[in-house]
Amino acid sequence: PRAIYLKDYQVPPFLIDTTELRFELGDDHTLVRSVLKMRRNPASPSRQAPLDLHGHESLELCRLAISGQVLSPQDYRREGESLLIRAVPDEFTLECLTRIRPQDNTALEGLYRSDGMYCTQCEAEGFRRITFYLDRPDVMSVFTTTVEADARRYPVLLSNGNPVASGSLEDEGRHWVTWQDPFPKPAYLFALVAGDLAHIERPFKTASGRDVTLRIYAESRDLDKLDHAMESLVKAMRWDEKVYGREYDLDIYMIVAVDFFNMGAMENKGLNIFNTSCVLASPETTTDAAFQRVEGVVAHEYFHNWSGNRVTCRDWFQLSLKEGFTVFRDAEFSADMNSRAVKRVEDVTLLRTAQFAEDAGPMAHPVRPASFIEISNFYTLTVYEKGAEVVRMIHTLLGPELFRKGSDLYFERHDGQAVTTDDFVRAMEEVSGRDLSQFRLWYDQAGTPRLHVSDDYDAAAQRYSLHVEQSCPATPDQAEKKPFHIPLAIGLLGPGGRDLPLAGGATTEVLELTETKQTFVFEGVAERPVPSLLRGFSAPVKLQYPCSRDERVFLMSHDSDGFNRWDAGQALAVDILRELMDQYRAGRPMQLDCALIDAFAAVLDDEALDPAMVAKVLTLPSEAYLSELSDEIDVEAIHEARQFAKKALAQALSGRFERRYLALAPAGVYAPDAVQVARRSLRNLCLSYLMALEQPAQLARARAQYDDADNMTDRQGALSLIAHSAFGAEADAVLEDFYRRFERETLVINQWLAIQASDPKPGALARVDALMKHEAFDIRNPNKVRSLISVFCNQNAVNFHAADGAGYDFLADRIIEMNRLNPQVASRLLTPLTRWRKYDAPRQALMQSALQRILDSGELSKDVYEVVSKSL
Ligand code: BAL
Ligand code: ZN
Repeated sequence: PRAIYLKDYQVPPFLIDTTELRFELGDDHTLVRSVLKMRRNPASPSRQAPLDLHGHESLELCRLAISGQVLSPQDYRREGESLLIRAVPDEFTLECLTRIRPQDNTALEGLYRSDGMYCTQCEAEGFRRITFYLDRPDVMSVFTTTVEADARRYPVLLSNGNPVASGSLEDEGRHWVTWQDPFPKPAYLFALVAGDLAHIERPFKTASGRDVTLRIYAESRDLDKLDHAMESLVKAMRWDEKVYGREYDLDIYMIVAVDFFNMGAMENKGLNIFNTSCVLASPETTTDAAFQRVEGVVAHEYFHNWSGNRVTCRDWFQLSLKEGFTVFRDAEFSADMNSRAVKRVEDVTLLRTAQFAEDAGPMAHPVRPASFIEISNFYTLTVYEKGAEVVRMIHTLLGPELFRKGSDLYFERHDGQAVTTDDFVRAMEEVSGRDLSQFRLWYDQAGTPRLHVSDDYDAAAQRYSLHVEQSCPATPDQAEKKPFHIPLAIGLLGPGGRDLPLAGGATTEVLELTETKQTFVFEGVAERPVPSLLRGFSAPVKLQYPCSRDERVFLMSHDSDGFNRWDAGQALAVDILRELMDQYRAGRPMQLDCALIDAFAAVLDDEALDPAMVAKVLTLPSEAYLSELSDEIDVEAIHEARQFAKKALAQALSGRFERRYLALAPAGVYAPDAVQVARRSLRNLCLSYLMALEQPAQLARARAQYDDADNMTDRQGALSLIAHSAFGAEADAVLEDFYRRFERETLVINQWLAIQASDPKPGALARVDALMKHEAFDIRNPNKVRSLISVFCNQNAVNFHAADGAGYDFLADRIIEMNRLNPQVASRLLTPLTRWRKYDAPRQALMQSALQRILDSGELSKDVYEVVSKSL
């Protein structure tokens, strides 16, 4: 496999003005007839170029004609993914008849049949598995699609746009529907669905008064789980009108839920296709976190209608143009709908745990990658989450008003175009008059910048100085880095904990770092302040400042920035957990610093704080985060120190945990609203501390919560605590009960698999192995692979990283198996093995040999090959 490079980009030699498709769906095969009106691109310098169409090797070409003239095999050549037609006129109609077998498509890219329904996934390069085409995002075409299928088994036939005609072929028991999408789009936004589906529907009037029908489709047994997605959609549409001035543009907006899906969801124009896990929700089957995920993903896909569809990407190197921006948009939406501080804590936790690890690993790449072998490998936390942070920094530097002006200009100027991240930044520069040329390095340089901050205070001059030094570690292909343009939001806390007034009387100031070393001076500071640095996590950096435990406690109780209050608590906990790890490694008895106990006690006693934030503050840094912070990951020490701290906190504060647990008992009917979600999150956290006491009375309490729960958050919370506890018989019993209750609810059973896969007790691998043979498991279903295999390998460090290497062997076997079935899923499974450099020498050797075994296992997909070869 060969890499392709951003620097080699050339405009397409041909354009496709209109695309007419007819799908004849059949049990044995599907026929795809395409009629493409094509012409040479006037913007292309190559006036004589042959026509080079994309077409996957699995396509069976039945007929090819140019402007009515049937071509014979001598007139074209197929090689790999290319169909080359030498002599074509400047303008012509290309007709193509292709045979495909969606029922055999286990890769779930292109058109596939699963669970008796047909659906598509074309981003990034799935359309070439449907028919021969210019499958690149800068080729935009107006699509008309007819879908024909058996009327009884596939009563619902959908595609992009608006339905314009339908009919039946009565003697054959078949019917057809024609859809027309007036907005030119690249092939990656094409979608088709055929199945026996039920739906809910709601009318929507846009701000300018247009009537739109909103429809969500699912299998009829899930019809009662669609209301939350519909409410979320309406909220998202209103929010985008208000905050970005963007309206919906077709007569109908459809979402379809499917159980076999590689991604979370897909923003196909007018016809979103969703993984069931991101759309179905009901109190009995769905946790609060999943309710919020549905709201966020529904919004994300809707927002793509502008940031992605109306204005799309020129090439796949620009993926973050739509993804980073859209993640920023959905994060702001969720912050407005729920708690802003909690949302920020969650996003930063993900970024610092998983994206920072990616940015420090062998697959590290810039937000705008310079090259790739397989683009599917670049749907990453870097492109999505770091990309969103980059957009957030522009928002911070410009302020909300100018940012809105910039987005208005961007949408207006580029509507109907395929553009680049540069075009986005240029619009922001033009409205603000700012020069963002140095800022653009965020798109080109990989790696997480480090900030080293020190300070001094001159009492006589009443002058306080902050010295900031930035650096960025080398990443693959980038040894040297230039200094970034970094917005560093700060506040200064006076002795009583109050914010000191800064420039213009504000209490938070955004310092702009542009050089390797800079000093910022604050005059008229009467006493030595405590700095609150990187407020709201104003830049995706690792900041080091020599802060004492006392100062962290001080910030935890006084910082006016909710995010930094939480972060001070995390930093304190990290510091203390590291001390415990040292004690564990030295074979000394572990002893928890009372500072953490006292700080937690104060937070638990403060009834004025939002319970959701209390729950976040009292959540110890995860094993994954502690691993990311380690130069060499000591799996056992991290696990033992964290378990010890949890139990010690539980013992010291059991009365408080119990009091708040009881006080937060559910009142009234379940709703996934911010107030109730906050209460449940703190209550379940209290229960987790109480369960750490390992007392039968607490077990009974957890079991009672499990039995009495009227919602999945409380039931699953109790279930996982019991299942992971040392009470073996009770754990088995509750898992058995849960399975029987929810046997028919696929998504719930996936959670049941995940809870068992993440059980840190010894023997987890054997249980995972056994579960792979369970009727609830199906290796062809990505959600099940993620729930069982991914969770075991990513969320059960002590078992996956067992010293004998059994976990690594298990994963290598699964990847070799999945490589044949579903390369995208296989490639994602590789992540934990790619991080081998962070472990001790014996584990490094075992992980490398597992990777080598995969590389030697035979024919690898591009997806798996790229990740394995770059990691070794
Ligand atoms: N475009 C792929 C799915 C998503 O990011 O919305
Ligand atoms: Zn997206």
